[in-house]
Amino acid sequence: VKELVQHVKRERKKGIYQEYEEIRKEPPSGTFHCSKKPYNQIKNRYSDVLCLDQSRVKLSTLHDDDESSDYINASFMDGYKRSNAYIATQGPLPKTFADFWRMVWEQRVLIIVMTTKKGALSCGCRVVERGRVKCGQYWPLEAGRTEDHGHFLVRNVQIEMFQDFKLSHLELYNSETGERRDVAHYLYMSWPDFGVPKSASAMLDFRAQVKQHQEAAFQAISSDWTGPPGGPPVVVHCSAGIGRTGTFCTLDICLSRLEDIGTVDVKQTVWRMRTQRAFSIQTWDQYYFCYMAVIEYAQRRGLLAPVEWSDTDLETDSE
Ligand code: PTR
Ligand code: PTR
Repeated sequence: VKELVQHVKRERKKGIYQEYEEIRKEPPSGTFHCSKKPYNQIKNRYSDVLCLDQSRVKLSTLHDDDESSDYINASFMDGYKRSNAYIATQGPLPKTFADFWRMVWEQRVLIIVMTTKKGALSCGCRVVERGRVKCGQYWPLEAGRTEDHGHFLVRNVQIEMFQDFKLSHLELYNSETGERRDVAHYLYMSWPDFGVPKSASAMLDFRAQVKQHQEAAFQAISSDWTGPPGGPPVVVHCSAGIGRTGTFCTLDICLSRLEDIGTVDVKQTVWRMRTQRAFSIQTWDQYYFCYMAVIEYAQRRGLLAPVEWSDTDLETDSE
């Protein structure tokens, strides 16, 4: 990690920005045929945020002759030493709510992480940011409520409020099989304003909570789990499923590696992530934030002596 600090000090914001530009210039590493099929286009929230064919999550087809029914705008992404640790997806659209819950069921998802912006208000039926609908209200907002999504009944059993996030304990009932499963829904409400490099601690605490919950929930089902080691993927989404989602997952991967072998490679992590979920990490602020959050984490864990930042270390050279 010491080298990471040196790297950030040497490059300054400008150099890190260029590093991100280099990554961004790279053309997508695959095709988007399925996302572009006319009958699938209506399932994409943004016409320019598509899924790579190689890593998209396929839903089981309900009818052999209906090839449109296996598509959802969602991509598998590897974690640290774990394949398919995450599913990165867009904020569900009303017409894809049932598909979303089908995916959660089929992939045996235990945890859903939703990242909204600070100040985003949830009003009744949609999550609104800056006056625009960014995500459908696909889960029951109030405890005790049950909603119907295709073959699934989704019930909000209980809500716990924390300072920066809200945890809803959901129960998913599959009306075709009569089975029930618990799914935790984490709504992160303090996505930092990236203008100034301030503390990332809320985000770091949130990540620790999610990680711990995933491990405990997996422990509970591990005896009948036949998938890859590490358990089912964590679903992560924001609005498009690339900016904030990519940032959260990049951080999670970098910190896991740091905990394991003491080194971090932000650039490589983002590079690799983009081969699975194209366009991951949308702004250079998000990219820079990953560096600063890793450094903050390392200091907290005593892996790094407190770093002194001078104004020039942190200044943004005017373009
Ligand atoms: N075309 C969209 C737009 O710029 O409005 C794409 C987009 C939207 C991309 C949101 C990223 C977005 O952010 P996030 O992935 O964090 O929801
Ligand atoms: N046209 C985009 C929109 O407002 O939807 C522009 C945009 C893209 C704005 C990404 C914000 C974005 O990311 P975030 O929501 O994380 O700030």
